Amino acid sequence: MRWYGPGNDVVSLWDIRQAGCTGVVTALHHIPVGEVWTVAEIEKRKAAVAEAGLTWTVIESLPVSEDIKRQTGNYLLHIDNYKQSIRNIADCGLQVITYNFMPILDWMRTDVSYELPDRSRALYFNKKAFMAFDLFMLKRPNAEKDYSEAEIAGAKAFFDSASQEEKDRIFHNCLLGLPGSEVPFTPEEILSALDNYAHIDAAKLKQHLYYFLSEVAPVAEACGVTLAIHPDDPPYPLLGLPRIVSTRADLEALLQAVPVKANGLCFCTGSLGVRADNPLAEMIEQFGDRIHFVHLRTTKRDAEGNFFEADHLDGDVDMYAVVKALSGVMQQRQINLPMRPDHGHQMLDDLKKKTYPGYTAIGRLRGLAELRGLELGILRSNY
Ligand code: CS2
Ligand code: MN
Repeated sequence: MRWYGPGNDVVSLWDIRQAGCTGVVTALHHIPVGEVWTVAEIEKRKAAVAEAGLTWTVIESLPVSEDIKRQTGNYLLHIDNYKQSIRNIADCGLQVITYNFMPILDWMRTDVSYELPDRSRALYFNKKAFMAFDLFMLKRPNAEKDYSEAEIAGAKAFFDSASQEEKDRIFHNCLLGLPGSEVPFTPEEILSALDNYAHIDAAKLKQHLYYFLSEVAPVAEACGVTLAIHPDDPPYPLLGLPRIVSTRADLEALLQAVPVKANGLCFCTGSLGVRADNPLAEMIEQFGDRIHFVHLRTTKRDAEGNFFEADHLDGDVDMYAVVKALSGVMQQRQINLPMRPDHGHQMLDDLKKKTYPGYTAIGRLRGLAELRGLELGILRSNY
């Protein structure tokens, strides 16, 4: 499971251990993006994890600065720092570095407390609510150019009928900061950050990603650690920002751009699975050698493009086919891929607690337990 670090997470390492985990994925959230992760800081976190009898081999995430994504300001320095962090991480014996290349925002949801029929709560993306945020709350310049007339009318009707409380909640959720941060963006911050991307389209952002990879992947390769890029969530453009890690073709291209093993994937079925045109099991077979980390999660989408995070075995992702394909890859490569249940529902006692959206103890424990059972069943019946 993911752990946000000492003092930051109501879920303790011992909770995580009791859930059946052998390791955690964590990050040094206190180090500003762009700076070097020193050996001393990495060792400190490693020791904290080891004290609970757990291991730390996967970092999630070593964030990539906005300067690197835009190739502005200090990007060359930040790339040098990233390389130094990679070397330090390798020196400390860690193995996988997760990162993403989504401009400004990480994941986006309109509701982080969406009630399901069993009264547990999930993360939800409502397209109309998001368009209403974009068009009528954030009032992004030229936003209307990104939507059809029918979409704008739908969003307007949604906005007009929503209560003030509902609008406030959507506004707050859409401005939520990065995972591991409780500080939401201000609308001014988002608007000015968006302005900085005005001249960066998908082709340009891809160039920037491939340049970054051509610099850092050989360093990772040389010191024996792997890089695992997390796909876009949701896997399509938002707020006029390009998204370039969403489809099978995107993944193919970025792996081919720098063809070393260290340039690999965090295969997140929750993010990729929002698109019906991503054949997940086939993609696992295709990219098998370059998958270094796995997030197992699923969503349920409707015809309008809304989706909520479903129970791990009960969404649009064919989890049986996914785990079967992954077990084939592991068998072939003779390794165990690190895997975590990505998010879980807020349920039972956790309904009374305040956790990072998606990162409750009990919901993730349920997901993990189901996934481990599925994996064991597949392994035992296959081999
Ligand atoms: C995670 C991502 O919470 C989540 O949805 O899967 O935020 C992930 O940690 C980052 O995108 C990886 O850089
Ligand atoms: Mn994920």
